[in-house]
Amino acid sequence: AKVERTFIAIKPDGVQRGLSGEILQRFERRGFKLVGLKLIKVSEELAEKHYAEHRERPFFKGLVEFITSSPVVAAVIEGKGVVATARAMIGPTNPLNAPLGTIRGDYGIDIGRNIIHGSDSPESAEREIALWFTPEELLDWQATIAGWIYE
Ligand code: YYY
Ligand code: MG
Repeated sequence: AKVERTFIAIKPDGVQRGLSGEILQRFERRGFKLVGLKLIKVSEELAEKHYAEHRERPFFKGLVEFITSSPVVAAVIEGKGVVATARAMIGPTNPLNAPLGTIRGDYGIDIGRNIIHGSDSPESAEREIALWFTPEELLDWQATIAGWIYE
């Protein structure tokens, strides 16, 4: 089976608070491999496409304003079970409900400042990776430590 990939984005609050390195480190330490990474000022068009499923929700306008307000760290990470595991590491949408040890539970308070996005399914991951990255921006590379992470 093809190795799974997911899309994560450290939102403007996470970047402004200087949490980018620490958050990326959590995924690296878990054993996931970076295959794409960039700092990006999100356009309104990209924000609206990314959050298209929420277009009719009352928080949509504020969400788009927030995500376009300041740079975002966008990344694609790869590994066995990475879509579900990254979501588990990120925690529930509302940081106040997020357990300690999750990213949102360790660093967040308000739902509209929940630090990080992660794709919610393999289908969403595929759509979001194609939306945020060109094929050339995604690198196929061998991590020499793979044998110490996978049996
Ligand atoms: O996937 P996830 O980020 O955990 O939550 P979604 O339900 O997809 O909502 C996307 C995004 O919208 C959420 O991370 C914060 C914001 N939001 C909000 O501001 N207020 C809500 N009541 C629900 C979501
Ligand atoms: Mg979502």
